[in-house]
Amino acid sequence: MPSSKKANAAPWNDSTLALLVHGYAWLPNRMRRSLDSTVRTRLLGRPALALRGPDAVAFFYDEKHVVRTAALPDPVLDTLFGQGAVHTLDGDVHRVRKAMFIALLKDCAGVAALGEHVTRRWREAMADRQQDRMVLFDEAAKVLALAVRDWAGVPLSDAAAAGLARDCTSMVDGFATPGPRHLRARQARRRQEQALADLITDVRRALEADSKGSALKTVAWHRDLDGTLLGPRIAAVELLNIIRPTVAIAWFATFAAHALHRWPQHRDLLRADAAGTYAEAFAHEVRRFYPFAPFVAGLAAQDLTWHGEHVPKDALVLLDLYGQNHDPALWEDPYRFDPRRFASPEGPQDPLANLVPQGGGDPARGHRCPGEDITVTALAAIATELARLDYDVPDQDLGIPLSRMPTLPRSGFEILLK
Ligand code: HEM
Ligand code: MYR
Repeated sequence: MPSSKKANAAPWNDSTLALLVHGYAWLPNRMRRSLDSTVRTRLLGRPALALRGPDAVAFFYDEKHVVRTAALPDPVLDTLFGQGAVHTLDGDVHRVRKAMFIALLKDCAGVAALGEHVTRRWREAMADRQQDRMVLFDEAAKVLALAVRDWAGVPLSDAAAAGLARDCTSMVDGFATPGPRHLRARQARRRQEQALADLITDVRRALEADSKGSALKTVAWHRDLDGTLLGPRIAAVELLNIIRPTVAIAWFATFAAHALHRWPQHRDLLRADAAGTYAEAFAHEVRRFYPFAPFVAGLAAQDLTWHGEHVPKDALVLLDLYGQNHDPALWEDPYRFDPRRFASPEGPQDPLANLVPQGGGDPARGHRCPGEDITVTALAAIATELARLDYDVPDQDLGIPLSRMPTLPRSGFEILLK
């Protein structure tokens, strides 16, 4: 038997392979064996610490503790987020770039407008359908791509928007896996970065420096901390960081259909919900309950102490989003799907404070997702439309494999419109 010290140093003790094989199940399985909601391991060749819980959120989102530059591996950047993306910046450079996203994505009128585009495009897609049988995931991705194209002011034909939808879902589908899915994701990113960089160049040629009116113009004329415009490629990366995640709401839309199928009582509650408050609570519960973003990652900015334990500078620090959203210490009966948890968010224990499907902390100051309002609005709109739609769910494989990352009901959720 090797000593435990030796075993810890052994390269096969690195958990990267276990993560690739077990997907969403890897970290919860390790957490279950932990006495202090902390997992110590090695990942991507570095010492790694995975944390969860309110203290962990505060610790992780303090830039004195965790930084992002050099934290994300190239396979993730070359597919999901893009080289040079806001996700990879720290300090004032991050704050100035992030302010652009906050101005665009936290504006109430803008969020409501995107929600209206989604509802309109959804109704058109259902009315103009070529066939009664459809894969809901593919349909939702197309609807979301058309909606965000209109909203962002990106001049693309409907056919090109359908291609954009396919490329965006490929970028998300392939970021965490080797093989053909990963290659498709790389090709999709290269294609869309090139097309959008050309578009940014055209916008700059054709227009006065008018940054108002659309996401496309805002990104084209945004100035970084050093006062310079973004290079066309980086501008394309950031425009894609608005378009791609909006299309990715298709994952949650498909999970919403899954929830309505398994627990059909929510259909009537959504149909009766004129004010939209139940739809919003339903959207939050879909984001909490189903597996999408597993964790977020950064590097220890200096030698740190977490709960009395030494964490060396440059160690990988993970915040366990999926685990926190199912932590029995934070959620009563966490594996019960129950939107009523979010029905009265004002009380002393605001459940939204612990909900981290898109990161935690303050989106303006840290890396928390700036697109949560858009996600909740679009998801609530699609869930409401689904509850009103008359369809059958034919026999199919609705299993959601936790070993696949990102995962989805295996069939993509086929429906048959009546
Ligand atoms: C960041 C998830 C939708 C734009 C993030 C992060 C996660 C996430 C986990 C990283 C947080 C961190 O590093 O601490 C999701 C999920 C979505 C979604 C699951 C559902 C589909 C959106 C939407 C937009 C958006 C709709 C924009 C329209 C961004 C941007 C960042 C980000 C720009 C980078 C923030 C930064 O690094 O400061 N998102 N997101 N996301 N998200 Fe989202
Ligand atoms: C989007 O397209 O931006 C929305 C979907 C985001 C999924 C987020 C996954 C987080 C991945 C972190 C990987 C860290 C690897 C060390």
